[in-house]
Amino acid sequence: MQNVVISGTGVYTPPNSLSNDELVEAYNTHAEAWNAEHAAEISAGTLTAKEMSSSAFIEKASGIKNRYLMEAKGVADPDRLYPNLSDLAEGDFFDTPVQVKMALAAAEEALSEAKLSGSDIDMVIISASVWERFIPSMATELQQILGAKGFAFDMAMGCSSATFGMSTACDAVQSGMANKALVVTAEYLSPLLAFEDRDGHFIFGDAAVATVIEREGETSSDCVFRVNTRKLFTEYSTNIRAGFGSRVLIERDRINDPNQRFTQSGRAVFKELLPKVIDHVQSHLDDIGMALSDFQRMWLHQANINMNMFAIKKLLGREPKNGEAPIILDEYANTGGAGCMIAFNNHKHDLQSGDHGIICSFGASYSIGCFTVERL
Ligand code: CO8
Repeated sequence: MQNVVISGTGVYTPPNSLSNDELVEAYNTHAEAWNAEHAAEISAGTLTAKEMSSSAFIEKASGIKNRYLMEAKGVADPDRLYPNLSDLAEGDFFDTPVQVKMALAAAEEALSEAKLSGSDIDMVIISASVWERFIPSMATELQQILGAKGFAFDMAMGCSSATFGMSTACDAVQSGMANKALVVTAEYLSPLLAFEDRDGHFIFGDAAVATVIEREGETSSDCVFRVNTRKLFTEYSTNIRAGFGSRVLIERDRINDPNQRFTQSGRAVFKELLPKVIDHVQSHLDDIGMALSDFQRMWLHQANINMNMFAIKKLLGREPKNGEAPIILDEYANTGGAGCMIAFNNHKHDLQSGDHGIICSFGASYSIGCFTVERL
């Protein structure tokens, strides 16, 4: 079968960073005001007081120090605690969505690295966790803006959106259905987050990452990684949820129900998913007759530093060496499906020809997407 390669990647980082201290200050001011407003119900036992958040907890429990948001002023405002979309979007509903603008910025970087223009692309996928709009498809709008040919479509697979999208693109390029594919994971998560929920207000950030997939030998890029093998896994779980969708429009009284936004049982995810990730990576390596010691780098999903360290140590049987499994979640927080590919984009250039790496996403649904790649 024809070999396929990653010939370009690009990241769009939103312009507004928000530190843990800024986020916690906004949440705690909100929580104190909420507790004062509901003091009677709290002392009567009909309501539970909101507990305070802390930067020290967030950093220890998750490794997150900062996040980038498309709009941060509204989130940092204790009287609001959600983004001000009006600062970002133009008036008409059919003006280009924020998510497409994020996707475009990442795509331009990836195309530039691949030394391609939009019209060279004949397959565009936007693969993401959440959507600003369902119809017309975001990917067809990006296709039009780029002047790309062929076809485009949206797909969704939570934390594995990038790897599942890239795998779909690899199949299309390998089969000849497409020649040059662009996969963008534009994670505009902040509008769907419950920033008034202490257990989850710190977890996510916004960002986009784009990847160009071509056939080996047909590229002009100076930084090419062959996709050697791929292995995907899913198993239904409700431990990570974001219920918002058309059903909420029918059951209108549930529109402000926090369960329609992102909620998770973080501990359960930690305990249930990690053994599956370790088994999945190990069985992938067994399938292809390689050992982890054959790989110079692992670009893992970026949800929680303790989770990543546990997985790496278990797989390696030792502490990771500096640079073996780069972390970007300290700066970006959890960027859903984009995390592992942001890590790849930011930490791929120092690898030498012949070096091997593993890209592995894991999270919502549950889903796991594992690629082995080799720098050419
Ligand atoms: N400040 C202070 N204390 C806190 C806070 C806070 N902000 N939050 C919780 N606490 C308290 C808890 O109440 C608890 O108190 P007590 O012991 O008295 O009950 C204590 O701290 C410990 O709480 P936990 O046991 O929950 O803390 P953990 O050590 O487990 O850390 C984490 C919590 C960070 C959530 C951790 O469990 C985690 O990260 N788990 C992994 C989760 C994961 O991987 N999820 C996948 C994410 S989903 C994804 O990546 C993409 C989905 C895209 C969808 C996006 C939709 C918008």
